[in-house]
Amino acid sequence: MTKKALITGITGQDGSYLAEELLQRGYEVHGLVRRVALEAPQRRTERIAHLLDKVILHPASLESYPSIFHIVSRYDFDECYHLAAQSFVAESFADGFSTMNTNINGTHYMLAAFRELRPQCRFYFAGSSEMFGKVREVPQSESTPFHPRSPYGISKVAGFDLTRNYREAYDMFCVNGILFNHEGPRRGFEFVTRKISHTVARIKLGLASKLRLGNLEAQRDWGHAQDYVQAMYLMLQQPEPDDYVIATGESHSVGEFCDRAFAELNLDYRKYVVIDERFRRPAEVDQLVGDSTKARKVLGWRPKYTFDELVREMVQSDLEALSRAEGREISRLGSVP
Ligand code: NAP
Ligand code: F7E
Repeated sequence: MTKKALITGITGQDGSYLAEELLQRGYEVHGLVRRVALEAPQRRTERIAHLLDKVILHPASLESYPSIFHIVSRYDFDECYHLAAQSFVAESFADGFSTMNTNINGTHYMLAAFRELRPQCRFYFAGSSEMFGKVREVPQSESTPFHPRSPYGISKVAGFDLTRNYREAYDMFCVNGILFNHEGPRRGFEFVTRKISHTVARIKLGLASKLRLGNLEAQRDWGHAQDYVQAMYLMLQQPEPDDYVIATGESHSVGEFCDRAFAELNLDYRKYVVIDERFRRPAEVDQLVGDSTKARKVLGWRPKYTFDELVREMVQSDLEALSRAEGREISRLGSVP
Protein backbone atom coordinates (compact mmCIF):
# COMPACT_ATOMS: atom_id res chain seq x y z
CA MET A 1 0.00 0.00 0.00
CA THR A 2 1.21 3.53 -0.77
CA LYS A 3 2.68 5.17 2.32
CA LYS A 4 1.43 8.61 3.31
CA ALA A 5 3.79 11.20 4.77
CA LEU A 6 3.01 14.63 6.19
CA ILE A 7 5.77 17.25 6.01
CA THR A 8 5.42 20.46 7.98
CA GLY A 9 7.73 23.17 6.61
CA ILE A 10 7.52 21.66 3.09
CA THR A 11 8.13 25.12 1.57
CA GLY A 12 11.47 25.42 3.41
CA GLN A 13 14.91 24.23 2.37
CA ASP A 14 14.74 20.79 3.98
CA GLY A 15 11.04 20.26 3.29
CA SER A 16 11.58 20.71 -0.44
CA TYR A 17 14.44 18.19 -0.60
CA LEU A 18 12.59 15.74 1.63
CA ALA A 19 9.45 15.95 -0.53
CA GLU A 20 11.57 15.02 -3.58
CA GLU A 21 13.15 12.14 -1.67
CA LEU A 22 9.81 10.69 -0.51
CA LEU A 23 8.13 11.11 -3.91
CA GLN A 24 11.00 9.20 -5.47
CA ARG A 25 10.39 6.46 -2.95
CA GLY A 26 6.74 6.22 -4.00
CA TYR A 27 5.15 8.02 -1.04
CA GLU A 28 1.97 10.07 -1.17
CA VAL A 29 3.36 13.37 0.10
CA HIS A 30 1.25 15.90 2.01
CA GLY A 31 2.48 19.29 3.13
CA LEU A 32 1.25 21.60 5.87
CA VAL A 33 1.62 25.17 4.64
CA ARG A 34 0.52 28.57 5.84
CA ARG A 35 -2.62 29.72 4.05
CA VAL A 36 -0.81 32.62 2.37
CA ALA A 37 1.34 30.04 0.56
CA LEU A 38 -1.74 28.93 -1.38
CA GLU A 39 -2.64 32.50 -2.25
CA ALA A 40 0.26 32.75 -4.74
CA PRO A 41 1.73 29.24 -4.91
CA GLN A 42 4.27 29.92 -7.67
CA ARG A 43 5.85 32.70 -5.63
CA ARG A 44 5.39 31.59 -2.05
CA THR A 45 6.17 27.93 -2.70
CA GLU A 46 9.13 28.59 -4.98
CA ARG A 47 11.26 25.72 -3.65
CA ILE A 48 8.55 23.17 -4.48
CA ALA A 49 7.24 24.85 -7.66
CA HIS A 50 8.36 21.80 -9.68
CA LEU A 51 6.43 19.48 -7.33
CA LEU A 52 3.13 21.34 -7.04
CA ASP A 53 1.17 18.81 -9.12
CA LYS A 54 2.69 15.88 -7.18
CA VAL A 55 2.14 16.90 -3.54
CA ILE A 56 -1.05 17.62 -1.60
CA LEU A 57 -0.91 20.89 0.31
CA HIS A 58 -3.07 21.74 3.32
CA PRO A 59 -3.41 25.21 4.81
CA ALA A 60 -2.74 25.33 8.56
CA SER A 61 -0.62 27.14 11.08
CA LEU A 62 1.61 25.89 13.83
CA GLU A 63 -0.07 28.42 16.11
CA SER A 64 -3.48 26.79 15.67
CA TYR A 65 -4.19 23.39 17.22
CA PRO A 66 -7.59 23.06 15.48
CA SER A 67 -6.01 23.59 12.06
CA ILE A 68 -3.45 20.83 12.74
CA PHE A 69 -6.08 18.54 14.25
CA HIS A 70 -8.24 18.94 11.14
CA ILE A 71 -5.46 17.78 8.76
CA VAL A 72 -4.37 14.87 10.94
CA SER A 73 -7.99 13.71 11.28
CA ARG A 74 -8.45 13.47 7.51
CA TYR A 75 -5.60 11.17 6.46
CA ASP A 76 -4.12 8.03 7.89
CA PHE A 77 -0.49 9.19 7.85
CA ASP A 78 2.30 6.63 8.26
CA GLU A 79 5.07 9.17 8.85
CA CYS A 80 5.22 12.80 9.92
CA TYR A 81 8.31 14.96 9.45
CA HIS A 82 7.85 18.01 11.63
CA LEU A 83 10.25 20.55 10.07
CA ALA A 84 8.28 23.80 10.31
CA ALA A 85 9.83 26.35 12.65
CA GLN A 86 11.05 29.90 12.99
CA SER A 87 14.55 28.71 12.11
CA PHE A 88 16.67 31.88 12.01
CA VAL A 89 18.71 32.23 15.21
CA ALA A 90 19.25 35.99 14.88
CA GLU A 91 15.50 36.57 14.52
CA SER A 92 14.92 34.60 17.71
CA PHE A 93 16.92 37.25 19.61
CA ALA A 94 14.79 39.97 18.00
CA ASP A 95 11.48 38.22 18.76
CA GLY A 96 11.97 35.40 21.23
CA PHE A 97 8.29 35.25 22.08
CA SER A 98 7.01 34.35 18.61
CA THR A 99 9.90 31.92 18.11
CA MET A 100 8.98 30.14 21.35
CA ASN A 101 5.30 30.17 20.48
CA THR A 102 5.78 28.67 17.01
CA ASN A 103 8.55 26.24 17.87
CA ILE A 104 7.44 24.98 21.28
CA ASN A 105 3.64 25.15 21.14
CA GLY A 106 3.65 24.20 17.46
CA THR A 107 5.60 21.02 18.24
CA HIS A 108 3.37 20.26 21.21
CA TYR A 109 0.22 20.69 19.09
CA MET A 110 1.62 18.34 16.45
CA LEU A 111 2.48 15.67 19.02
CA ALA A 112 -0.84 16.04 20.83
CA ALA A 113 -2.85 15.75 17.59
CA PHE A 114 -0.98 12.62 16.55
CA ARG A 115 -1.35 11.08 20.01
CA GLU A 116 -5.09 11.70 19.88
CA LEU A 117 -5.75 10.65 16.29
CA ARG A 118 -2.83 8.63 14.84
CA PRO A 119 -0.70 7.19 17.64
CA GLN A 120 0.79 4.65 15.21
CA CYS A 121 2.24 7.34 12.94
CA ARG A 122 6.04 7.70 13.11
CA PHE A 123 7.12 11.22 14.09
CA TYR A 124 10.35 13.07 13.31
CA PHE A 125 11.33 16.26 15.16
CA ALA A 126 13.90 18.62 13.64
CA GLY A 127 16.29 19.13 16.56
CA SER A 128 19.44 21.19 16.11
CA SER A 129 23.10 21.47 17.05
CA GLU A 130 22.10 24.89 18.46
CA MET A 131 20.87 22.91 21.47
CA PHE A 132 24.55 22.30 22.40
CA GLY A 133 25.22 26.05 22.36
CA LYS A 134 28.06 26.76 24.77
CA VAL A 135 29.57 23.39 24.09
CA ARG A 136 30.65 21.17 26.97
CA GLU A 137 32.81 18.97 24.77
CA VAL A 138 34.16 18.79 21.21
CA PRO A 139 32.90 17.04 19.13
CA GLN A 140 29.26 16.86 20.28
CA SER A 141 27.37 13.56 20.33
CA GLU A 142 23.99 12.29 21.56
CA SER A 143 25.34 12.22 25.15
CA THR A 144 26.71 15.81 25.20
CA PRO A 145 24.66 17.98 27.60
CA PHE A 146 22.65 20.86 26.11
CA HIS A 147 23.44 24.50 26.90
CA PRO A 148 21.45 26.59 24.39
CA ARG A 149 22.56 30.18 23.78
CA SER A 150 19.54 31.69 22.01
CA PRO A 151 15.73 31.65 22.24
CA TYR A 152 15.86 29.45 19.12
CA GLY A 153 18.17 26.96 20.85
CA ILE A 154 15.97 26.96 23.95
CA SER A 155 12.88 26.32 21.83
CA LYS A 156 14.59 23.36 20.16
CA VAL A 157 15.60 21.86 23.52
CA ALA A 158 11.93 22.10 24.57
CA GLY A 159 10.85 20.43 21.29
CA PHE A 160 13.44 17.70 21.84
CA ASP A 161 12.20 17.06 25.39
CA LEU A 162 8.56 17.03 24.29
CA THR A 163 9.31 14.55 21.51
CA ARG A 164 11.26 12.23 23.83
CA ASN A 165 8.53 12.51 26.44
CA TYR A 166 5.81 11.44 23.98
CA ARG A 167 7.99 8.45 23.09
CA GLU A 168 8.50 7.46 26.71
CA ALA A 169 5.08 8.36 28.14
CA TYR A 170 2.80 7.22 25.31
CA ASP A 171 4.93 4.60 23.60
CA MET A 172 4.84 6.49 20.30
CA PHE A 173 7.50 6.16 17.58
CA CYS A 174 8.98 9.64 18.06
CA VAL A 175 12.56 10.46 17.09
CA ASN A 176 14.79 13.51 17.38
CA GLY A 177 17.31 14.33 14.68
CA ILE A 178 20.08 16.51 16.12
CA LEU A 179 21.17 18.04 12.85
CA PHE A 180 24.20 20.25 12.42
CA ASN A 181 24.12 23.07 9.86
CA HIS A 182 23.13 21.94 6.39
CA GLU A 183 23.00 24.19 3.41
CA GLY A 184 22.59 24.22 -0.36
CA PRO A 185 21.36 26.39 -3.23
CA ARG A 186 17.87 26.49 -1.66
CA ARG A 187 19.10 27.94 1.66
CA GLY A 188 17.35 31.12 2.84
CA PHE A 189 19.22 34.32 1.96
CA GLU A 190 19.63 35.48 5.57
CA PHE A 191 21.78 32.48 6.59
CA VAL A 192 25.49 33.14 6.36
CA THR A 193 26.40 30.57 3.68
CA ARG A 194 23.74 31.77 1.24
CA LYS A 195 24.45 35.39 2.08
CA ILE A 196 28.06 34.73 1.11
CA SER A 197 27.41 32.67 -2.05
CA HIS A 198 24.80 35.11 -3.33
CA THR A 199 26.91 38.21 -2.63
CA VAL A 200 30.01 36.65 -4.20
CA ALA A 201 28.00 36.06 -7.38
CA ARG A 202 26.64 39.62 -7.27
CA ILE A 203 30.15 41.02 -6.84
CA LYS A 204 31.37 38.94 -9.79
CA LEU A 205 28.58 40.38 -11.96
CA GLY A 206 29.26 43.94 -10.80
CA LEU A 207 25.98 44.12 -8.86
CA ALA A 208 27.59 44.59 -5.42
CA SER A 209 30.93 45.75 -4.11
CA LYS A 210 30.99 44.65 -0.43
CA LEU A 211 29.90 41.77 1.77
CA ARG A 212 28.94 42.81 5.33
CA LEU A 213 29.34 40.09 7.96
CA GLY A 214 29.28 39.95 11.75
CA ASN A 215 31.75 37.35 12.86
CA LEU A 216 34.34 35.55 10.76
CA GLU A 217 35.65 33.38 13.60
CA ALA A 218 32.53 31.32 14.39
CA GLN A 219 32.96 27.68 13.35
CA ARG A 220 30.30 25.42 11.98
CA ASP A 221 30.00 21.84 10.79
CA TRP A 222 28.41 22.47 7.39
CA GLY A 223 26.87 19.66 5.32
CA HIS A 224 24.51 19.54 2.33
CA ALA A 225 20.75 19.48 2.98
CA GLN A 226 20.23 16.78 0.37
CA ASP A 227 22.38 14.39 2.40
CA TYR A 228 20.67 15.34 5.65
CA VAL A 229 17.08 14.66 4.54
CA GLN A 230 18.18 11.08 3.77
CA ALA A 231 19.08 10.72 7.43
CA MET A 232 15.60 11.93 8.46
CA TYR A 233 14.02 9.25 6.29
CA LEU A 234 16.34 6.53 7.64
CA MET A 235 15.55 7.44 11.25
CA LEU A 236 11.88 6.67 10.68
CA GLN A 237 12.64 3.27 9.09
CA GLN A 238 14.37 1.77 12.15
CA PRO A 239 12.82 -0.97 14.29
CA GLU A 240 13.03 1.25 17.41
CA PRO A 241 12.73 5.03 17.84
CA ASP A 242 15.90 6.81 18.95
CA ASP A 243 17.78 10.12 18.65
CA TYR A 244 20.69 10.72 16.27
CA VAL A 245 23.36 13.35 15.66
CA ILE A 246 23.81 14.09 11.94
CA ALA A 247 27.02 15.91 11.04
CA THR A 248 30.03 15.77 8.76
CA GLY A 249 32.54 15.89 11.65
CA GLU A 250 34.46 18.70 9.92
CA SER A 251 34.49 22.24 11.17
CA HIS A 252 35.17 25.42 9.18
CA SER A 253 35.08 29.07 10.14
CA VAL A 254 32.90 31.69 8.45
CA GLY A 255 36.17 33.21 7.20
CA GLU A 256 37.13 29.90 5.55
CA PHE A 257 33.73 29.69 3.88
CA CYS A 258 34.30 33.20 2.50
CA ASP A 259 37.78 32.30 1.32
CA ARG A 260 36.52 29.22 -0.61
CA ALA A 261 33.45 30.99 -2.02
CA PHE A 262 35.36 34.01 -3.35
CA ALA A 263 38.19 31.80 -4.66
CA GLU A 264 35.59 29.83 -6.64
CA LEU A 265 35.16 32.96 -8.80
CA ASN A 266 38.83 33.97 -8.65
CA LEU A 267 38.27 36.73 -6.10
CA ASP A 268 40.11 37.51 -2.86
CA TYR A 269 37.58 37.82 0.00
CA ARG A 270 39.83 40.18 1.99
CA LYS A 271 39.16 42.90 -0.57
CA TYR A 272 35.39 42.71 -0.19
CA VAL A 273 34.41 41.56 3.32
CA VAL A 274 33.52 44.28 5.81
CA ILE A 275 32.86 43.57 9.49
CA ASP A 276 29.52 45.02 10.52
CA GLU A 277 28.59 44.88 14.22
CA ARG A 278 24.88 44.74 13.35
CA PHE A 279 25.31 41.10 12.36
CA ARG A 280 26.89 40.03 15.66
CA ARG A 281 24.70 38.12 18.09
CA PRO A 282 24.20 38.89 21.80
CA ALA A 283 25.46 35.37 22.60
CA GLU A 284 27.40 33.30 20.09
CA VAL A 285 27.87 29.59 19.57
CA ASP A 286 31.55 29.38 18.77
CA GLN A 287 32.59 25.86 17.92
CA LEU A 288 30.08 23.35 16.69
CA VAL A 289 31.31 20.05 15.30
CA GLY A 290 29.33 16.83 15.43
CA ASP A 291 30.16 13.21 16.13
CA SER A 292 27.73 11.18 14.01
CA THR A 293 29.26 7.76 14.77
CA LYS A 294 25.91 6.37 15.96
CA ALA A 295 24.05 7.41 12.77
CA ARG A 296 26.84 5.98 10.63
CA LYS A 297 26.73 2.65 12.47
CA VAL A 298 22.99 2.21 13.02
CA LEU A 299 21.51 4.01 10.00
CA GLY A 300 24.37 3.36 7.60
CA TRP A 301 24.25 7.10 6.86
CA ARG A 302 27.18 9.17 5.62
CA PRO A 303 27.40 12.49 3.82
CA LYS A 304 28.26 12.44 0.12
CA TYR A 305 29.08 16.11 -0.35
CA THR A 306 32.46 17.51 0.74
CA PHE A 307 32.80 21.05 2.06
CA ASP A 308 34.40 22.22 -1.21
CA GLU A 309 31.62 20.65 -3.29
CA LEU A 310 28.98 22.34 -1.14
CA VAL A 311 30.55 25.79 -1.51
CA ARG A 312 31.09 25.31 -5.25
CA GLU A 313 27.49 24.22 -5.86
CA MET A 314 26.08 27.18 -3.92
CA VAL A 315 28.27 29.79 -5.63
CA GLN A 316 27.79 28.37 -9.13
CA SER A 317 24.04 28.06 -8.65
CA ASP A 318 23.76 31.71 -7.55
CA LEU A 319 25.98 32.85 -10.40
CA GLU A 320 23.85 30.97 -12.93
CA ALA A 321 20.55 32.24 -11.55
CA LEU A 322 21.74 35.84 -11.35
CA SER A 323 23.28 35.72 -14.83
CA ARG A 324 20.00 34.38 -16.21
CA ALA A 325 18.03 37.11 -14.44
CA GLU A 326 20.43 39.79 -15.67
CA GLY A 327 20.23 38.41 -19.23
CA ARG A 328 16.43 38.56 -19.09
CA GLU A 329 16.57 42.08 -17.76
CA ILE A 330 18.97 43.20 -20.48
CA SER A 331 16.91 41.70 -23.32
CA ARG A 332 13.69 43.08 -21.81
CA LEU A 333 15.20 46.56 -21.64
CA GLY A 334 16.58 46.05 -25.12
CA SER A 335 13.08 45.45 -26.50
CA VAL A 336 11.63 48.68 -25.06
CA PRO A 337 10.95 51.04 -28.00
P1 NAP B 1 13.50 26.94 6.64
O1 NAP B 1 14.03 26.91 5.24
O2 NAP B 1 13.55 28.22 7.42
O3 NAP B 1 11.97 26.46 6.57
C1 NAP B 1 11.09 26.64 7.64
C2 NAP B 1 9.70 26.16 7.25
O4 NAP B 1 8.82 26.32 8.37
C3 NAP B 1 9.08 26.94 6.08
O5 NAP B 1 8.39 26.05 5.27
C4 NAP B 1 8.09 27.87 6.79
O6 NAP B 1 6.99 28.22 6.00
C5 NAP B 1 7.63 26.94 7.92
N1 NAP B 1 6.99 27.69 9.02
C6 NAP B 1 7.57 28.63 9.80
N2 NAP B 1 6.69 29.10 10.68
C7 NAP B 1 5.52 28.45 10.46
C8 NAP B 1 4.22 28.50 11.04
N3 NAP B 1 3.97 29.32 12.02
N4 NAP B 1 3.27 27.66 10.56
C9 NAP B 1 3.53 26.82 9.54
N5 NAP B 1 4.74 26.73 8.94
C10 NAP B 1 5.72 27.54 9.40
O7 NAP B 1 14.20 25.84 7.54
P2 NAP B 1 15.10 24.57 7.10
O8 NAP B 1 16.51 25.00 6.98
O9 NAP B 1 14.42 23.85 6.00
O10 NAP B 1 15.02 23.69 8.44
C11 NAP B 1 13.98 22.75 8.66
C12 NAP B 1 13.88 22.46 10.15
O11 NAP B 1 15.12 21.94 10.62
C13 NAP B 1 13.59 23.66 11.03
O12 NAP B 1 12.81 23.23 12.11
C14 NAP B 1 14.96 24.09 11.54
O13 NAP B 1 14.83 24.78 12.77
C15 NAP B 1 15.62 22.74 11.69
N6 NAP B 1 17.09 22.70 11.53
C16 NAP B 1 17.68 23.24 10.43
C17 NAP B 1 19.04 23.13 10.28
C18 NAP B 1 19.74 23.68 9.05
O14 NAP B 1 20.96 23.84 9.11
N7 NAP B 1 19.04 23.94 7.97
C19 NAP B 1 19.80 22.47 11.26
C20 NAP B 1 19.15 21.92 12.35
C21 NAP B 1 17.78 22.03 12.48
P3 NAP B 1 6.95 29.60 5.14
O15 NAP B 1 7.52 29.21 3.80
O16 NAP B 1 5.50 29.92 5.07
O17 NAP B 1 7.76 30.61 5.87
O1 F7E C 1 24.97 31.59 11.19
C1 F7E C 1 27.82 33.82 11.84
C2 F7E C 1 26.73 33.67 12.91
O2 F7E C 1 22.66 32.24 10.55
C3 F7E C 1 26.13 30.81 11.19
C4 F7E C 1 19.96 27.45 11.25
O3 F7E C 1 19.63 26.60 10.18
O4 F7E C 1 21.95 26.22 11.74
C5 F7E C 1 21.47 27.51 11.41
O5 F7E C 1 21.76 28.43 12.44
C6 F7E C 1 27.26 31.56 11.88
C7 F7E C 1 26.89 32.20 13.22
O6 F7E C 1 23.21 29.80 10.98
C8 F7E C 1 26.87 36.62 9.77
O7 F7E C 1 26.99 34.54 14.01
C9 F7E C 1 28.63 35.95 10.82
O8 F7E C 1 27.92 32.01 14.14
O9 F7E C 1 24.02 30.85 8.95
P1 F7E C 1 23.67 31.18 10.33
P2 F7E C 1 23.12 29.29 12.48
O10 F7E C 1 22.91 30.39 13.43
O11 F7E C 1 24.28 28.39 12.72
C10 F7E C 1 21.42 25.66 12.95
C11 F7E C 1 22.01 24.29 13.13
C12 F7E C 1 19.95 25.70 13.01
O12 F7E C 1 19.31 24.85 13.61
C13 F7E C 1 19.29 26.93 12.51
O13 F7E C 1 17.92 26.71 12.22
O14 F7E C 1 27.65 32.65 11.04
N1 F7E C 1 27.67 35.03 11.02
N2 F7E C 1 28.17 36.96 10.06
C14 F7E C 1 26.57 35.41 10.38
N3 F7E C 1 25.36 34.81 10.26
C15 F7E C 1 24.42 35.43 9.52
N4 F7E C 1 23.21 34.84 9.38
N5 F7E C 1 24.68 36.65 8.91
C16 F7E C 1 25.89 37.29 8.99
O15 F7E C 1 26.09 38.35 8.45
